[in-house]
Amino acid sequence: MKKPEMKHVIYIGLGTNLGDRKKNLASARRALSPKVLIIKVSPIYETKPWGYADQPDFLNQVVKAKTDLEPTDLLAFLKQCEVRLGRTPTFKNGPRQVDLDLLFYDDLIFESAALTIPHPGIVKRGFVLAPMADIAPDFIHPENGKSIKQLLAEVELSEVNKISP
Ligand code: PH2
Ligand code: MG
Ligand code: MG
Repeated sequence: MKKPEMKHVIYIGLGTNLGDRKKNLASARRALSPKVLIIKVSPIYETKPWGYADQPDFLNQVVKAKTDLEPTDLLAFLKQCEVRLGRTPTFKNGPRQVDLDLLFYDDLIFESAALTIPHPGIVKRGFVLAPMADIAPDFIHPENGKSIKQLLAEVELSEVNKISP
């Protein structure tokens, strides 16, 4: 019998600015499987650090995926992947080997002490909106009713450059 489809559609933002950044993105995508099955991969963008300037440039990418994990379990799984991929603690907005941020989970709006969905940074960050607009321009942000394409038009993009198709 065919395996049933996974239940939830999610978007994850990938970021890295230490070590071999392209390799880190590839390792991160591999580490997600099989609990998180990627169905679309955005181009890679090279982006100036946001929030704390004195650190190397980032590579950023967004993936669309399916999962059966509930939000809290998914967050724990993403944190576990980050550690497995060599992330060590730094500081808020500081440099990192791999950052895996849960951006959207279906059209869920959820808040707990540990987790906010949608990710609160999305609307301000070109380095998330640009890659996401390449794979899901018409996705509607459940809190403000705007499409990713619309949100992208509202942010500064001078330091967000596509480097791969
Ligand atoms: N992540 C941050 C802080 N600043 N800047 C860029 N360009 N890309 C990121 O992924 C990023 C950042 C915190 O997670
Ligand atoms: Mg982040
Ligand atoms: Mg993070």
